[in-house]
Amino acid sequence: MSPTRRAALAALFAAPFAAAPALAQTTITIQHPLPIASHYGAGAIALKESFERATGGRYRVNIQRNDNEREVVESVQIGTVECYLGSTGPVGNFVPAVRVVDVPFLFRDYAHARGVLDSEIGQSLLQQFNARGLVGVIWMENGFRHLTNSRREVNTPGDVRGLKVRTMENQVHMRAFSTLGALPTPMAFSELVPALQQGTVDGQENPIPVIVSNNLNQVQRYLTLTGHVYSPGLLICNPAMMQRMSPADRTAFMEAARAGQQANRDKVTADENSGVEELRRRGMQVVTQVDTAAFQTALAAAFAQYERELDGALLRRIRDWR
Ligand code: EAX
Repeated sequence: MSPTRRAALAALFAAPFAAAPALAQTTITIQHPLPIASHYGAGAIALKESFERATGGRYRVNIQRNDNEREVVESVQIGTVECYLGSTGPVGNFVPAVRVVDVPFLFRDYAHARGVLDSEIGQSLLQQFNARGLVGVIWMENGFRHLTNSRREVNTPGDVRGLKVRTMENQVHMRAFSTLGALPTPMAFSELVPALQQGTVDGQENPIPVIVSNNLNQVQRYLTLTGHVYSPGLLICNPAMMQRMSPADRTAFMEAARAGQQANRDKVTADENSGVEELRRRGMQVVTQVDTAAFQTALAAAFAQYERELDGALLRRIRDWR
């Protein structure tokens, strides 16, 4: 096509469009720390599809990766990013009440964790975000965390002694690892792979879906299925953004968040079913038989401290939840 013809065609088509009123579209950016093929990516995509469909294109959801979770929560508080989808890792530093759900060996299994978080216990924890300039929208999931390292096979709590272990920026987790005699080193997820490569730390702990989606098998040889703590995920959004939505849009957003939660949990379940075999195939040495009671006994001093410093009555309610 000649340049003059192209210009004439462009003019022909531009005119009616330029005359039409611009469609007002609001963009909501959700930042999450993992690859798009992960359980967080699955949750974010399901939310996006549901909300964009329900609002007929008035809203666009922009999914971005940012593997510094603390930074994202800060951005949501300030309002430069609308929403956070990530773990509770650094969240207790913003909303201290959330620390109860970071306690090791608190949840027996996935059904227990999901049940408590969806119950009024989880709801009232989400309500506490309001006082901190955040909206706790819904619980998501990261998964039960397991220990990996590059030094030795870990079979007993004693094997953890002296290991330099990267933890999240989470006081509850750090307390547990120091009680086991490890040297907990808190850092953002963004710093984890370089720290493992350079030997700044010997090990780390994360759920199977995270280990698989980030190829941590490339930098870690030994995996022990300690399942030492359930790692909740959640969706946190900026309050002003939520207030600007019409009540109908907010209802649609909550429905989309529930669709996101379902997709996120389904992906965790799928990764749990295939992940350990996959990591073995990639060359990891996996210890599956773990004396959980021995780890719990070794953590006695930490548990005593949690009872004192966190909401002891709430910890008992969660433990006794059926
Ligand atoms: O939320 O930092 C972590 O180890 C988290 O488990 C990860 O970023 C997923």
